[in-house]
Amino acid sequence: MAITILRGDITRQRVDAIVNAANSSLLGGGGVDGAIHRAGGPAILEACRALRAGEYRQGLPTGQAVATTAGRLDARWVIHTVGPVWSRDEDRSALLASCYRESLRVAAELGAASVAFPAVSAGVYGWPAESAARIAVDAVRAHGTEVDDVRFVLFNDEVYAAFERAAG
Ligand code: AR6
Repeated sequence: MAITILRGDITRQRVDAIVNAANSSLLGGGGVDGAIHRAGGPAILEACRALRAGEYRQGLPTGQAVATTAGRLDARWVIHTVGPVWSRDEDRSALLASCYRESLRVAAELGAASVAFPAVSAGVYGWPAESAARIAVDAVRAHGTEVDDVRFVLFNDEVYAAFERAAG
């Protein structure tokens, strides 16, 4: 498995699966969630609504992951995960690591060879970049996976630099 750190817009990545930093409603929001729904179009929201009507009536719990179509994106799947809120969730580090592990587990189940991650929880959910990056890189390395190509695609300089340090 190769880990790559990139700066840019995750919706432009040509990978099998793009991970979304969603909220438990699965019904969209701002940040990378908003960008993915905008770029992928209404098919993603439709698939999320179906999940909420079925297996995830109470919403997707923090630390878990679930896949939908990627709609118009180049990717085949969007894997939605819910990060912990820095100022709120107990056991937050374990939950953040779980987001990465569970996303990789879902990706491997689907047969995805390449996966792009954003910095889950490092925006609206308030995680300091350094800590978010270290947990992300360590969780992916420790988990190991059948996914060959794991990319972290970071949207701003501070978070990008933190991931470079964590991976270096
Ligand atoms: N590509 C890559 N990274 C991005 C992009 C993009 N197009 N846009 C933003 N980021 P956030 P969270 C970065 O807030 O902290 C939503 O409303 C951003 O700069 O998207 O997990 C959800 O619906 C930051 O570094 O996710 C939830 O309610 C990182 O993605 C809530 O926000 C994560 O920031 C989740 O908060």
